[in-house]
Amino acid sequence: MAYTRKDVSTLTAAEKRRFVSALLELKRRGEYDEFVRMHIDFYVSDGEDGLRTAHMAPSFLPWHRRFLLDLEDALRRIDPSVSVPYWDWTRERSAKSLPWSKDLLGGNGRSGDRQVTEGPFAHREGKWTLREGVTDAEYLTRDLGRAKDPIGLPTKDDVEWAMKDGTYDVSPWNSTSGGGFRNKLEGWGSGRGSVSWRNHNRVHRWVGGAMLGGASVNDPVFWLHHAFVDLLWLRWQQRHKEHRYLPDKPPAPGTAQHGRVVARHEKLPPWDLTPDQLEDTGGIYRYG
Ligand code: CU1
Ligand code: CU1
Repeated sequence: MAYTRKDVSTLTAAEKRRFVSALLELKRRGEYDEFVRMHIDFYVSDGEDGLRTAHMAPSFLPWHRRFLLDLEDALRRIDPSVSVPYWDWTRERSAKSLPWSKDLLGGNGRSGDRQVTEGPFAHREGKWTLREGVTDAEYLTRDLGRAKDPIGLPTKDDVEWAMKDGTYDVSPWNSTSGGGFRNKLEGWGSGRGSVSWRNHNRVHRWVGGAMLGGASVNDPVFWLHHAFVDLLWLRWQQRHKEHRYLPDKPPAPGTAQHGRVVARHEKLPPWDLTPDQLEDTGGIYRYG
């Protein structure tokens, strides 16, 4: 039986408590930081050599789909009733709305050092010390909406702009791909400043603090954000039924993206799975 991932705004008090408890237990065991580490290790950008799997690549969506499932599996070993809720940032749009409540993820960082001081993930509670990808602060930081240089969350129109593109991805299959659903959703735009941060990327910017960069998994909102991104991919699949993951074949030897991206039937590291196998996960979970 498939389990359900719920809209965060519909969680009961008990569901919030159990989700938070499972995260804190995973952290206590040291397993949570392995997820942070893995995300850092797979943060390869266009400018670097080698295979890109998680970002700036067609496999951005299946990579995060499987990454979320790994986290969810770990949480469900602790508490089988738990699933990762999704944060629909086209609806819940303020620093006062969910998921930023004291009984869930806590709120904004305070001015000055941007430290999150309320809720279960506040450093003073003693259960959420950052250990991976930390430069100076070992406490969780946020700058919701970016106080000094305000930025808005993506809108329904921004999402629709990506959703209506029936092509999954286009060459050169990276952050400069001008069309294709994947990059319009991942959100590497052209130009400078905040206009260039779209959809998924823009949400990382809007949250700020720990959500910027490779160690963004340090903020548990990462999972709620990526559950919604995953739901958007599913909606896109349902809307464009005849359209599949691309590229369907590896870029030819001698071309710039040869060996840099994962084609539909190639293994997607670090898993023994292909994007093709990750296109349908409806037997594992549903969205409610
Ligand atoms: Cu990521
Ligand atoms: Cu992300």
